[in-house]
Amino acid sequence: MALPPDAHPGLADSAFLKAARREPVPHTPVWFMRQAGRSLPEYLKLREGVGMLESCMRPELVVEITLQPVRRYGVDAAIFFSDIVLPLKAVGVDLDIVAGVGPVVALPVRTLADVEAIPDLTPDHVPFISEAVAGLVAELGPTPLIGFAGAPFTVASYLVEGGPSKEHAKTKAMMFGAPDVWDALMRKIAGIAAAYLEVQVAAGASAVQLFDSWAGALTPDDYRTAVMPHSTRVLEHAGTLGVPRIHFGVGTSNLLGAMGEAGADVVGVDWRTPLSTAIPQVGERAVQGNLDPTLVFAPTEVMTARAAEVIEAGRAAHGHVFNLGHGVIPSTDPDQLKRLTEFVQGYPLA
Ligand code: 1CP
Repeated sequence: MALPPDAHPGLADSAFLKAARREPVPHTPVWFMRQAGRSLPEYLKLREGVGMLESCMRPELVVEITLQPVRRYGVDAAIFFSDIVLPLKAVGVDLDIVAGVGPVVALPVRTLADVEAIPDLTPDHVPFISEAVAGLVAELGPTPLIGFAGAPFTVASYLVEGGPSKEHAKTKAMMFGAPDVWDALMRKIAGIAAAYLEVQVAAGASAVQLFDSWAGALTPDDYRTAVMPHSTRVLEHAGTLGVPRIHFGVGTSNLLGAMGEAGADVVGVDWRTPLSTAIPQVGERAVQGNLDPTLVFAPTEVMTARAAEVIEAGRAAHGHVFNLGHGVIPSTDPDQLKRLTEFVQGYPLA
């Protein structure tokens, strides 16, 4: 897996990239999904009066917000501050991220004509992303930057439902009942995700994560037939860019094998599935995860005892990136995440 020739000399040897390549590590690497954002007072201060999508389009804010948790916790990787719907906004889809709700799409996608009206993404749509990534990589030095995109199913869910949903009923109704529209929509989103990841890697991101957060709503058969081929296209394209690919979803205990086969180097596991159960399913791949995000609300010694169990279980993968089993909960005390980071990084190697 190649890094750009001008990359920081320490980057290739970072614990995170070594774990993703399943090479021996100096310590178990750790970062947290949603490590930037509402759990940090310095984030809330910066965001005062600035809309979520606006903040994602202002490189100086993206750089600062992405760096905040790296400075505070000393985590082993940064994740680019953005959102899975940002590339849709960039190509012209009428949507907003509403505080306390999430992404809201003005005109939900229902027909083939709706799909065809969505433009493909080119680098010209997202110059602010390239600028922010390049600025970040310069600041981060040896700390890897993880770029990301939403996977076709999860992004389709917002486009078809028009906003957050629990059952994804309209989305699955399209999948079951209008396979031609579904296929066109999934191809469209896969193309956008692949192009968006390419922009981030071209500007210096040294790994990518494909978030299929809501894939757990699917049976294994439906996942393999109607979703996996499209995620595979995105991950295969990312593979040609020479960076490790992480693939994550929630409630995916019976999809982990397929999510690995789709083209992941690292399979992200949510907290419901013990790593000891997940690792045999993902085969010769690294794993990422998976402390229950609510454990930060327990006494520190309870949290760290559970973290130790996660690390011990992760050894069988010969490539483990420690993380929470889903995003940081906004009311999390940052000091607990600092203690957790130090505990994981200081935990003895086998
Ligand atoms: O650490 C970081 O920098 C986090 C950056 C980040 C990421 C990786 C944000 C900022 N969003 C995401 C990805 C994302 N967005 C996912 C996949 C990850 C996951 O499963 O958590 C999903 C499903 C979304 C969609 C989304 N955007 C939601 C969930 C809605 C639902 O369906 O339940 C929400 C609440 C948002 C808004 C959002 N995105 C990010 C932030 C900080 C926020 C909150 C808005 C704000 O601060 O005003």
